[in-house]
Amino acid sequence: MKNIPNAPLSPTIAHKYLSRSPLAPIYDKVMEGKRLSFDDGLALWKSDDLNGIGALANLVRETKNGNNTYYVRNQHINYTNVCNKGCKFCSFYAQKGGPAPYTMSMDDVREKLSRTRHIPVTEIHMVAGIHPNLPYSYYLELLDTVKATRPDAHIKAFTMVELLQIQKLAKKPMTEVLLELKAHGLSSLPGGGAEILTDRVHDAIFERKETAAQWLETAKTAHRVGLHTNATMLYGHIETLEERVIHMMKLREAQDETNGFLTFIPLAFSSEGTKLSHLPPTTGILDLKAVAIGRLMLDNFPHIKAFWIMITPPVAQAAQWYGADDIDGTIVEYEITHEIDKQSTSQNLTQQQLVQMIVEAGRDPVERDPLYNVIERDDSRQLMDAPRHRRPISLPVLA
Ligand code: V47
Repeated sequence: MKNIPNAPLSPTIAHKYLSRSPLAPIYDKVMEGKRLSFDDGLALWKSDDLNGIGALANLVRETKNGNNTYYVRNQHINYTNVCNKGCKFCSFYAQKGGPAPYTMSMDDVREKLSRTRHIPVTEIHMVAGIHPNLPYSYYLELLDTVKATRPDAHIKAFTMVELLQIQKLAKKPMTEVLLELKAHGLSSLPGGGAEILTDRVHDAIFERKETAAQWLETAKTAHRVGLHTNATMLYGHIETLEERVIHMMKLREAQDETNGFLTFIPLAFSSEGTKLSHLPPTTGILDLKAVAIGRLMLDNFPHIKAFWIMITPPVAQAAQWYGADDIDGTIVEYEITHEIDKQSTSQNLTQQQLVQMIVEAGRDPVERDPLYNVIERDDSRQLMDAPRHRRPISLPVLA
């Protein structure tokens, strides 16, 4: 897989503003297609100039992905909430006073999938807790069941921590396990479990889970057997600005080696129901900065996703002008966080609603599969033909 650096950017309305702002040295680097350093990353996090950072990220976004905003029709399956990791940031796993334990049988999986029989779902996104007592055969059967029930859908499943558990059960080298999972229908891996890739944060809030080094090594092994993965960053808890930059630089280094990451997804921490419930929710400003700085630092990542269910649809819409070129999907039943319930918004958006959101943001909606192959359907074309209201953000221009 080949690495494509940022191409030099043509001057835009942003030029005048950025070239005369404190962000000018970073702007010059971006214009010359030069890689940003740790210090640049830190300067971006410390800057209060959200629109300047956004304009900079938008230059890169439009160079890489033009006016496209990608979305996918997907369904999430969280097959168990039993977990032995006890991460302090998580409200999903079964615990006293929290969610009751469940583990889905194959009939449950079939039943859940059959609820969306009438929708052309392209992606089944399947992740869960680390159940200590499930056998290796459960995971293979799970893939077989999804494949048999929705043969056309792409299965994106198992975070790196689940993979390490599956390998432990299989008692085989990771490469062999991945090839076996692939033979049973696994097509790519989601980006979860990365959290913040430093030992300090690991030891403080997810000490029983894999280390940063293990997460990165497992992702690179998946890439080497031809499986693409995503990468997330959980922000807005105990991490420092420096640790956010380190996280991004570790991902960038890994991508230089394998070029197997497709999308970077900043995940806004939601503290409700977790052991960190004293922490406030993230703000729209922080959410947009995470997207924009991700776009600027991760010059070798093709895509940046604004995950609407965690940052809310309006912020995900704005994020399309702050570096994001993807908004995720229709997401039937998302259980990892309950943030969206608080916003009294449903846990799924119809394709029409997603397309309308993207069009209203002034971008061109493009339905994709999980590997970013464009999907052309008659109903998508009709939605695309709907009237558009372009409302690009206006940048402050110095006199
Ligand atoms: O790894 C857990 C995060 C992740 C909380 O690859 C929390 O396309 C916020 O990885 N507040 C799982 N976040 C979800 C995930 C994901 C989501 C969307 C798209 C993709 C993709 C991947 O959710 C976990 C963890 O980092 N998480 N608890 C919480 N309280």
